[in-house]
Amino acid sequence: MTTRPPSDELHLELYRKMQLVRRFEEEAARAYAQGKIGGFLHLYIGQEAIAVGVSAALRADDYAITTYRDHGLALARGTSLRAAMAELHGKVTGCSKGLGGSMHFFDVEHGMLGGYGIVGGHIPIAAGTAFASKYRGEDRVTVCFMGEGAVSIGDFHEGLSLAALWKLPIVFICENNEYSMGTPLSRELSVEDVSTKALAYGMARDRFHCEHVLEVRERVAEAIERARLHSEPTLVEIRTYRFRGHSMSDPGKYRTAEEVEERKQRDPLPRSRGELEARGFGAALAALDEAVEAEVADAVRFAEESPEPGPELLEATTYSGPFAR
Ligand SMILES: Cc1ncc(C[n+]2csc(CCOP(=O)(O)OP(=O)(O)O)c2C)c(N)n1
Repeated sequence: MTTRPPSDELHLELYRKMQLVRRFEEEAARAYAQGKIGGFLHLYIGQEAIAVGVSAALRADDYAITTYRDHGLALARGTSLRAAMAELHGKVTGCSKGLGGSMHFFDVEHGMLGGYGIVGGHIPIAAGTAFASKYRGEDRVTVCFMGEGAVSIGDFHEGLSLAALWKLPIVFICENNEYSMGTPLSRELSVEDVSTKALAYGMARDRFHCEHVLEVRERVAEAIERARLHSEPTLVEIRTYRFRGHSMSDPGKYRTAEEVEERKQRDPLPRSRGELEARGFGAALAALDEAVEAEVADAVRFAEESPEPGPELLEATTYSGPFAR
């Protein structure tokens, strides 16, 4: 058996992760439509290359924080499919004990410090975790994801202002998917280049289109290195597109089917698959896809069979300190 070049090994692994996220979410959408998942469900389909590419540039002990569109990041960082699917189903075996649901994945073991429902609200929290790393003399980096809808919010400016002032080891990633719910970028921001917001804070910035998972990894690695080696923050704007509605309840009337179709032609997931196929990995890809299907099916089964949380979790998850049991 010939050994594969490391770059092909990496590409195959990142393809596997993107496929895992996509198939996980497609099954989640199906379960949601069947009424098995309650609350909100915001799908990340189309944006997978960002969470997967960024996670590939992180160290296992780094921190990552994101919005309610959080399934992709959790899975990319290593949260098990079982724990993620069980969380969506509101089961006690979920990564947030079934109490958070889709918008509030949390997995300390894998450095996933949460999905947050309040737009921009997590940005100062991310600055806080970066401050903690610096204060403790650790060389951990925090990566904070947000949508472009967050950049007009006060929390965004407070977080960036402090990160720049205190030279915190953090990378802010703005996943600019061109719409905040149904509002297009042009009706929301006075500038088209979101990364320019970094200039006001004297912060480094980068900006590119998400076209290839390996490029995401490479570009963001530069910002991560700046944070780790020099304790300096960066704002990275990554242009992307979500193929599904804002959430499952969005009929998506604010954009045309042609626009969505056109953007699907630039989907990084089939692009990676096509490239790997052309390099002769057809059989390896088929085996990976099969393993992904099995893992997703196992996660669904596990979630459906798991118990719901009981009242014993009420105090333990509400109080801390002397009141906690
Ligand atoms: C402070 C606040 N205002 C409004 C909302 C309602 N809301 C939820 S998602 C969203 C749009 C955010 O868009 P964006 O930041 O671009 O992220 P995307 O959903 O595109 O990933 C809004 C306005 C909220 N959750 N929090």
